[in-house]
Amino acid sequence: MSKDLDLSVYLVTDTVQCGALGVAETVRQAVQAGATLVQVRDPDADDDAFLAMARDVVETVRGTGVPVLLDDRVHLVAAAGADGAHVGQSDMPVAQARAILGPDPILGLSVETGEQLDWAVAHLGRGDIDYLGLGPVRPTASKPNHAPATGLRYLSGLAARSPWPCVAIGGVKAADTAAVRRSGFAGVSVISAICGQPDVRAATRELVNAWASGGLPP
Ligand code: TZP
Repeated sequence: MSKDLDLSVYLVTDTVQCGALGVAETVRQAVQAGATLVQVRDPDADDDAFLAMARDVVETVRGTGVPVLLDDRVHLVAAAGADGAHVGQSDMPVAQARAILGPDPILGLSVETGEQLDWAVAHLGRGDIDYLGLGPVRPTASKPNHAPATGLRYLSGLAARSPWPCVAIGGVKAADTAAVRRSGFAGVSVISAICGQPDVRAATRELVNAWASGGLPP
């Protein structure tokens, strides 16, 4: 089932990088500037703090049509009023996450290698997940202990074989956006290109504009 997702400028939040501006205000400004999807992510927060932050974000984007996903915490999606979740390879298995969520909420999966993609293609139904996050493109300080970075060329090969739309994640900057789009991705997924930027709206707009003109010669 297609959920008509716009994955083009996909913001993942980071509580530390959002700094004094805060997560909800960062999201508000980014969504105003054209971010199309938001994932609330904070592996260090306890469930109570995470839920409060997620509710805040959901409230902030209400009425914009921009979906809010929770990183990993599938069990909090309903309580937060969120639109779905994103799971990694070492998080809850997709089948279990989909069983908890039901058919309608959005569910994304991180894939880092061709083997992981092969497994997903062989074992998951088309509607079990809605998109893949492929990465890391580059090493990034935003996720300590991330899988080895494999670069855009390798990851675009995975995107070409994926039955699901794919976003590129990991060290992606506005200057990469056109190349990411030309490589067959449905979007860029970023933390530090938006969170903690001196002007969150301007940083987001740069990504939005780069995506809009991406794929075409300047
Ligand atoms: N998953 C793979 S890399 C990454 C996540 C959550 C961090 C992306 O952050 P940044 O700052 O855009 O490199």
